[in-house]
Amino acid sequence: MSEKKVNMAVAGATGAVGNQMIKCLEERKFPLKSIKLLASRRSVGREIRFKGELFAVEELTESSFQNVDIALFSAGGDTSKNFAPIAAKEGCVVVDNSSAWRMDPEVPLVVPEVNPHAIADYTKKGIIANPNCSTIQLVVALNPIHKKCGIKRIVVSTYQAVSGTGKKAIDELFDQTRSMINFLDYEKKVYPHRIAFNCLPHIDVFMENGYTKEEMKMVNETRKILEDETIGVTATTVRVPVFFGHSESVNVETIEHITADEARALLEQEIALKVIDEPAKNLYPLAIDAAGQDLTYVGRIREDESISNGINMWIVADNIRKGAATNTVQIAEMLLKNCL
Ligand code: NAP
Ligand code: 3JN
Repeated sequence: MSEKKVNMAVAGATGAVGNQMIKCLEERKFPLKSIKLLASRRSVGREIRFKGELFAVEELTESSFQNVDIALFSAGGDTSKNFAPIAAKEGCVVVDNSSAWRMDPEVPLVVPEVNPHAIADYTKKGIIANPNCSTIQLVVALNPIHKKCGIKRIVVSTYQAVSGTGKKAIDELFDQTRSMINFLDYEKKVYPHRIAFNCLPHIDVFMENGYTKEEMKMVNETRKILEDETIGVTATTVRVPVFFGHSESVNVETIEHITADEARALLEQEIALKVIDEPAKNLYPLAIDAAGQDLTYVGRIREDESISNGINMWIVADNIRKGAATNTVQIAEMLLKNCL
């Protein structure tokens, strides 16, 4: 039987996430008949290398999706809102990285290791949503515990890399750091405060309830993916001067008791996870080790001694890979294998 191959489009191909999607398609040998690299008018004239060949970047327009089977979107929420339905009308299935469609009840929100069955609902709108990066690594690590013991409440604080804000923020951290160590004035273009040698408890915009939109994404998306609206989730999201890799301090209250040793053994069985938890040897997950990898790393697993059923842990993953590009490509692989 011949292998199924698809005509693919990548919208946002010149961005931090789009760039990694292209790498990921290449690395994972995604079976392609053709690939179209789309971005804004500003990028027309640029070329991007894919499998050793240079491809011209095309402007994303209403006619970009004719004869395209799958489109991976990472060009911002407004672009997804406008163009995903146009693509879907052409019969193209959209895997969207923005928050535009995540909470739409007719759009599945998928992490392949956690809720692969949800993908079947893609037929309702022709759109599948990729969750927020901070949510993805959280649910990959917590799903085994939820299945075994039931999770009652999650308290999470994040330490998020600047690459989550895109290519301009990567440049801002680099430029500010260079200015600071040379005793020069620095510029602020992306964040409201200096990010070099600083932490900002502010990701995305503030909402009326005092939380940021990033924090509320974590709350709502976690419940949707774990398919349990009864789980209490509260989040504080913080931007830190790290280029790649989000870290999370997580406190979980379970319904049934689980010891730290049992939790560690349970997580060690998961192929998408790597447990690094040898504090006596100073071994625990680090953003610098997770960068460039597709696994989710878990460590510092210990019992919360302040309650009867609680576990604390430290979860790290590459926000641009598992948090965005890799998860999107994994969804496209599942779609191709099981649905198209
Ligand atoms: P980025 O580095 O700033 O890149 C933005 C990309 O979108 C560029 O390719 C840009 O093209 C393109 N674009 C912007 N406006 C466009 C328009 N009107 N028409 C066509 N293309 C347009 O940002 P990024 O970090 O890659 O993030 C892109 C999006 O991915 C975010 O806005 C977000 O929705 C999503 N994202 C999701 C996660 C997640 O947690 N899953 C993480 C990060 C980002 P030009 O180069 O031509 O301007
Ligand atoms: O800041 C981070 O670390 C993750 C950022 C994700 C992001 C950035 C801009 C727009 C998103 C997202 O995926 O939630 C969006 C969006 O709302 O689409």
